[in-house]
Amino acid sequence: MSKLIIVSNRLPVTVSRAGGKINLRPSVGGVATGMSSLSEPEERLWFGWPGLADDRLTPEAEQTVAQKLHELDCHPVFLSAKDVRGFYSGFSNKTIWPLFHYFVQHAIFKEELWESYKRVNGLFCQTISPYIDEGDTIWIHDYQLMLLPRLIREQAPHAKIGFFLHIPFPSFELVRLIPWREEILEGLLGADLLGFHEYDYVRHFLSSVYRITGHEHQLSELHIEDRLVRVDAFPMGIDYDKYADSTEQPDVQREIERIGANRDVRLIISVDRLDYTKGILVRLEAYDWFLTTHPEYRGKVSLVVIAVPSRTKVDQYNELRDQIEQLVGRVNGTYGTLDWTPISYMYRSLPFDKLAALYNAADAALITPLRDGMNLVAKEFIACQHEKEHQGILILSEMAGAASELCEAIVVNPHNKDRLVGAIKEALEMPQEERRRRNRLMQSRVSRYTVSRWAHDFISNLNDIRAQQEDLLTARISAARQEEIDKQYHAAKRRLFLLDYDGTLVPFVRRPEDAHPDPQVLAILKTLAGDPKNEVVVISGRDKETLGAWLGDLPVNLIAEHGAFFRTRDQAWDEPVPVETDWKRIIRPILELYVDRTPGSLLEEKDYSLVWHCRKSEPDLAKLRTQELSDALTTLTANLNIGVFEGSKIVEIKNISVNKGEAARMWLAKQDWSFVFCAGDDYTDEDMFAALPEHAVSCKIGGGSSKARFRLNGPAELRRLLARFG
Ligand code: ADQ
Repeated sequence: MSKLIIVSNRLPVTVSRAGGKINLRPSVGGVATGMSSLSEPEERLWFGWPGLADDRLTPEAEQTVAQKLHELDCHPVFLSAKDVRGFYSGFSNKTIWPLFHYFVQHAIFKEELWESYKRVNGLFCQTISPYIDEGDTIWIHDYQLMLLPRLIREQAPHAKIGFFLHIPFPSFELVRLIPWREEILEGLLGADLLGFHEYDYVRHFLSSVYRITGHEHQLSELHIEDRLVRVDAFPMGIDYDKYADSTEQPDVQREIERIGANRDVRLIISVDRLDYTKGILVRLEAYDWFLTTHPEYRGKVSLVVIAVPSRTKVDQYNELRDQIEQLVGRVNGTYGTLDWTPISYMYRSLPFDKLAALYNAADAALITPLRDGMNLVAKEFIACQHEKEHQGILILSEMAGAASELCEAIVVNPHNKDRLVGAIKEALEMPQEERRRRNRLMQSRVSRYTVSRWAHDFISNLNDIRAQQEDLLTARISAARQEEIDKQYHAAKRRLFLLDYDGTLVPFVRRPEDAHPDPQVLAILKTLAGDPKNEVVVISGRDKETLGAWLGDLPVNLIAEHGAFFRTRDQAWDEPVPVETDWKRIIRPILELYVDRTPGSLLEEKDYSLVWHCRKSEPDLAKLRTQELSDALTTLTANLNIGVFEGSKIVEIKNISVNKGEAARMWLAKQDWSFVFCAGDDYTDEDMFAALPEHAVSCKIGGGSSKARFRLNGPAELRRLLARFG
């Protein structure tokens, strides 16, 4: 029976040692709740670090820990104190965490930290590998394990692997700063499905992948080696009912009284891990400024700040804690009175019932991270307002992933102190009816996309992409089919080869003029065409001069400009039916304008077509201009006998009666071919595939839908196949 293998830096159990005794305490975080809501597969294993460095444990203690964890289906990955420093406190929290949250000034790039990160990812892989069986689902979590998908893929090439990043994925401008950026992206691309909280992060990831590794996506799917990789947004939710039902908590009032605010004081709450990304300091400064500029609120409002201790081994976190404590002391010293504390500050984690009590009692929540992957506190707060008489209102930073779902909150730029002050006032003065209206809309969203929905959605997408991959694999030429094709080839008396050139016989290059044939492809074509039973036709969109210069010395037939010109072996070029080209006069100036407006693009003029190339342009600009140009030309050419075609980094305008399908038909009609082989990579080749007889061996090079029977990875694979025939 297949199982679900969950991998995260930390296990959902905290192991501690006190007085020689080992204690295990389950920690029910969001991810654990999501996982437990999945009904299938039933068998689960969770791998992660138990939270104790292994050099602090004797081998016997280590065994006891492992045994106790196994009973909970948890498997420890033990780390040495050195690895905790290098991998966890180091590369994860001093390089990736700050950089991915746009705190470039805090990010350090040290070779020894990277080495430790690589070593620990390797250790995770070694620990997990023996447990992987065919059909298992492996779900890896977060930024500490970005190399793991690729490492597992190397050990178990057919494993089903999903990866979810819980923090933002930043723009290319930041990713490019990492000296090991390529390894990290390649590491992630070992997964079948990559999930992020928000579409912006998906966009950033795909753009970095394109710019750094060259892999292009189609509708957020990448074709990597012989696999499909899907990248998508799965905004993580919460256990809505758990928070919504907490309204009835009896100790709400007791909790408020305990923190020192009397019944008449309005409460604003602030709940986070103590982290510089959460914006706690700026938030406190804004509250200080609010009390200065709005004296009428003094004595009438209290800010309750709950900060969970976090990463206390990283200096910045300790410095931040000191700064927060000083500021709280200063504000309370300046404004506090005997019966009023402006800020109640707690540096600890609150258990669920106390936290929910606070969410329930608050008039407003001030959640203003400077960057946050999602921020679940905001969603928990909204759920707690469910059907309450007096509802609290959310002030939320636009820099939190949650802001795109919680857009009815008072959304603020967390760096804008005046705006924060205005938002606090707006929240305190907002009528109940308006609060209810806004909360209702947010509640309906948060209650629909819960953490359980999130987990189901992710797993069903993972299964879906794997099913698509299976379809792709069945389209590949198996050894048995290869034998069949070989037999068919050798038995045939007359054989026809219809071969596209760019992207099929030779790989794409940045400058089209550099794609001239290399000695290997020339030798393959020469041998193939040298067999008197074979007729080889290179059928391309290129102009006749280039094709003639590059392939004219070979005993092959050439078709240029998608069928506008023919050349039979070493004879002269023939133009079957001269095609009308008057339209060029109208279209050329438009294309020239696009060349001027798009740095790196160029115009190619062939006898029967005009081609705008943008392979060397900035990718996003190229995409935008391609869209604009296609739209403009489609309208303009509606009454002309020409078509506008978008290909790989090109827009081509040509007469629609000339296409590779017609050219292929002409060759097919010449005689009774007992073996037909056809290969191509782009939309123009689909016309050829459609024209082929049923027995033809047709091969699509690369990804995307196709009418071809088989699929090959790239020119190298096609060359291997053609070389067999020689
Ligand atoms: P975090 O940075 O930890 O998580 P967040 O999502 O806000 O951020 O909080 C996670 C959990 O911690 C919440 O369930 C919350 O209740 C709890 N928590 C926070 N402060 C607490 C306190 N004082 N006492 C008790 N519990 C407290 C990372 C990313 C986020 C992303 C999550 C999930 O940084 O952006 O939302 O993962 O993917």
